[in-house]
Amino acid sequence: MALLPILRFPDPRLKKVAVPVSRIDDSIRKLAADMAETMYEAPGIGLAATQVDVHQRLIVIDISEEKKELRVFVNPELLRCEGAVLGEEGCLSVPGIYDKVERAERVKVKYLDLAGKACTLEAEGLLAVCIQHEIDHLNGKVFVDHLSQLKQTRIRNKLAKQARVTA
Ligand code: K1U
Ligand code: ZN
Repeated sequence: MALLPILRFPDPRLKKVAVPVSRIDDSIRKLAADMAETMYEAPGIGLAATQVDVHQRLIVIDISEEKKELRVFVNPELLRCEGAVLGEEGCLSVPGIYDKVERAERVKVKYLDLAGKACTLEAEGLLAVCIQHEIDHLNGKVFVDHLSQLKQTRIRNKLAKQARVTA
């Protein structure tokens, strides 16, 4: 397995729309394993392929405390979104920034697993929020895109300052 570099906002590659995975083969299974390792090491509770500069529709999520409940979603699609919830989000591509985003409270998602089996999952709470956050990445959207222009400008300035300090 390998740790993959994570793109940082406002890298323009985070805006690319990912294409569906056409064949689930060993290269996709290796990518999922590398993404999981990268997510656990960060640490985070989710990661989309877009964030590691691979523009295919693949996400990994593990919201468990023990980090033993890895979920891999190939070609995830939201079938149903219900309710609304305002919750604090972070993003491994926007380090150190947290803000409130409105999301659906419950979702139903269809996807393929790593064996190519068609699956559906009904999720609520943090898992539902994380699924929406990761599917946003596949569509070229970062959570700060949900915030006001003023907040986005402040975040860009803060990250640019951080980058100058660490350069
Ligand atoms: O996609 C990402 O950038 C991962 C992101 C997922 C996410 C977090 C919060 C709400 C929605 C989606 C993260 O994992 S940020 C880090 C984080 O939330 C976390 C890190 C360590 C322990 C627990 C949470
Ligand atoms: Zn993110």
